Amino acid sequence: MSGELFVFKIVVGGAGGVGKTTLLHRYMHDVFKSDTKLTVGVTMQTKGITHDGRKITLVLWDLGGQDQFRFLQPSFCKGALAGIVFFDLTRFDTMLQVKDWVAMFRKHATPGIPIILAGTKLDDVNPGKVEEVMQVAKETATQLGLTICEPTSSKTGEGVAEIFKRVVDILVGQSRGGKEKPSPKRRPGITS
Ligand SMILES: Nc1nc2c(ncn2[C@@H]2O[C@H](COP(=O)(O)OP(=O)(O)OP(=O)(O)O)[C@@H](O)[C@H]2O)c(=O)[nH]1
Ligand SMILES: [Mg+2]
Repeated sequence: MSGELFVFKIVVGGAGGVGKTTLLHRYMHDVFKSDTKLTVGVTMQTKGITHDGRKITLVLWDLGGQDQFRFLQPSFCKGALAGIVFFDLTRFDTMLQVKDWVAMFRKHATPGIPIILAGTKLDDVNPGKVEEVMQVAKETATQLGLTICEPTSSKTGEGVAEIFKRVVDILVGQSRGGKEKPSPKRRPGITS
């Protein structure tokens, strides 16, 4: 058991309305909040977790994705150790915005920052469409050097905790000095 305290700042982006705030609420409180309002500017919250006996504080910055808040976003990226970009499985146009979010994170956060890509609203998409959309997402991830995660639903909770497990896994791996690439099979337990 290490006595060291890790603090990981993580920025969460993606087009307006993809479900960032709802997903963070599901992760923090394990409930689906159906009446989320659009995020005005940015919000921040913290969550303490234990990972392999290490105490870790996640500092999660939820960036409002509406165009009118775009000018604010770069200022909140400074010092972030990882980014998560969401797209909405039901709205293909949100995938087209992924590239801009990644560019912004790479420019204004820590250089070489690991970035996770994941789809939202799995409960709301035609099951027949998922594979097709995920194929495009995988190509986008390969082109941009992102780590892709399984689709999520804040309504059912599916895939939500896995996103953060994956981010923490990568960051802990880096803090150990390892250059290891994250492996989908490495899923150390996390308790909150
Ligand atoms: N069915 C379904 N609806 C969802 C899900 N996640 C979010 N929503 C709905 O999508 C809408 C937008 O969700 P938000 O969490 O506010 O989206 P956001 O990405 O934070 O939006 P901005 O703050 O404007 O950037 C809300 O009406 C949510 O209830 C989901 O997993 N399933
Ligand atoms: Mg929001």
